[in-house]
Amino acid sequence: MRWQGVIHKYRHFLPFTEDMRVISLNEGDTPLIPANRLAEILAPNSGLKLFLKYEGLNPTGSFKDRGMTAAITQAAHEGSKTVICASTGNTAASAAAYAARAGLRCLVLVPEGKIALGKLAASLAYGAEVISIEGSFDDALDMVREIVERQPIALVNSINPWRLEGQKTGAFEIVDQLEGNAPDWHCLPVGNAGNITAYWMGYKQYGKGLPQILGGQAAGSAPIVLGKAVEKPETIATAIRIGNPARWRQALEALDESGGIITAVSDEKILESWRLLARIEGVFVEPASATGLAALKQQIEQGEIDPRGKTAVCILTGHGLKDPGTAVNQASPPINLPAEIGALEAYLES
Ligand code: AN7
Repeated sequence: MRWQGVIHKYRHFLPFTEDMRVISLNEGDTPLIPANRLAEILAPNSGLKLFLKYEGLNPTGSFKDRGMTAAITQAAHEGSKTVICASTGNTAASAAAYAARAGLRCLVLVPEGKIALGKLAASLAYGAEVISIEGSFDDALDMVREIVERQPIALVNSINPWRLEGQKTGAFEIVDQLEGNAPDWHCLPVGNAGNITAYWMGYKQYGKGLPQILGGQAAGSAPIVLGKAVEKPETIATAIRIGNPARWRQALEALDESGGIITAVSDEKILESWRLLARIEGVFVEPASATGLAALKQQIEQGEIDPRGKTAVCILTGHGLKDPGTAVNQASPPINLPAEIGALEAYLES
């Protein structure tokens, strides 16, 4: 069988040696889906070419698997027996899966009551020790940073440079899928700012053109937009409910170097784009994942971006099934009918 997964696929661009045991779930190779109907809604008759990078199709349902294969491969190589992370949920599920595969103990610290059901379910199923912290993601991140100073445990948050090494393969893949060209705009949600940092690294390293980076933060959790940490971040997009991003400085560098911007979008606008993705293109994501599209739509509407003839890629970071609660709450309930054909016909004609 041909080896798969992002480490094997892009080994020449990664600092892994041939002799290392690679911990992989065949992550990566996610589809780049053309979104022509959505492009017409965002910018009618403009020739905008819009693509959706569906990272929710990774093995644990989020983009985190690209970086996690690298972080866990390295941790196992160094002889770590235990890994730890703070997480709004997706990092937790990914760490739990790759740790299970490597035979490592895995602890995940999550903010109490603010982790979507699919992420909790997966983390528990993979056998991680899930620790619910009476505080925010930022509090949990402070705790894990400190515990690894005291205990022989590997930290697998995106502070870990190996996470970025694996994550940057997303940029290689997009360029390959666009037949050797970077897009004009690269749009994505920004939380702890690991993904934006890694993509920018990847585009620079690949050397086949550079996009402008367009990040979106939820308005209630927008420290980079505001230029100061947010004490009590809030948003329906719990994945990006982060008030003090670890990769803040690198995110600013990516914006500066690419001529890009991070903009704040309201929860209503995030949900609007989330709905458009599902109903116009048939692509179901978790709310946070629609933030890149929401940022693009807002910038076009405000006249900040001229979409004519441009190519834009939106990174859809997590699958819709990660957050079934929000999906059900945002929709009307199912229609109840008796098991009679007449009732169905009457409903159809109503
Ligand atoms: C679906 O899992 O931080 O800016 O602990 O789950 O690289 O943090 C998740 C982040 C976007 C933001 N979309 O990416 C975690 C966590 C989804 C996410 C982000 C996250 P970064």
